[in-house]
Amino acid sequence: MKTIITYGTFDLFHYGHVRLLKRLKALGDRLIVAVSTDEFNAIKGKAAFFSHAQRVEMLQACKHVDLVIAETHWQQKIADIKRYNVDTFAIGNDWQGSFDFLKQYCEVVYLTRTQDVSTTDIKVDLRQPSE
Ligand code: C2G
Repeated sequence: MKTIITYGTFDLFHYGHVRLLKRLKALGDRLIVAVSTDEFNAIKGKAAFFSHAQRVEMLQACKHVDLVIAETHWQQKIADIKRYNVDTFAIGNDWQGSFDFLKQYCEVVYLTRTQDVSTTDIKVDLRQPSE
């Protein structure tokens, strides 16, 4: 069984996230998603609209996802790869090269982000005064 793992905040769950998860699942047999906790988001300089529990609930409902775990700190990836016997770490190419150090533990893949959608853009658009 080929296991894939990815990490992220996944706030305001949108089709860019879904397309990534679909492509990730197609790389193997089991997809694990580590969802950043609210506390870790603060370290990342992010403030999610939905709480960690709400974001976990949405990912657990996604048919492409087999297991959801918490991402609590930057340094957990190696331990996660060993604990879950991960074959491939994969993430969007906005992180291109950032996790190459994991290549000694598993395959590392960067997938092209879906264009024209982002949580940040959604927040900005929703703040615009309606006509
Ligand atoms: N993504 C995508 N296309 C978009 C938006 C996001 O493919 N239009 C991908 C990102 O590249 C990432 C995943 O969806 O792989 C989750 O995006 P974020 O929630 O923004 O993740 P991020 O905050 O970058 O957290 O340790 C790694 C970090 O936790 C990654």
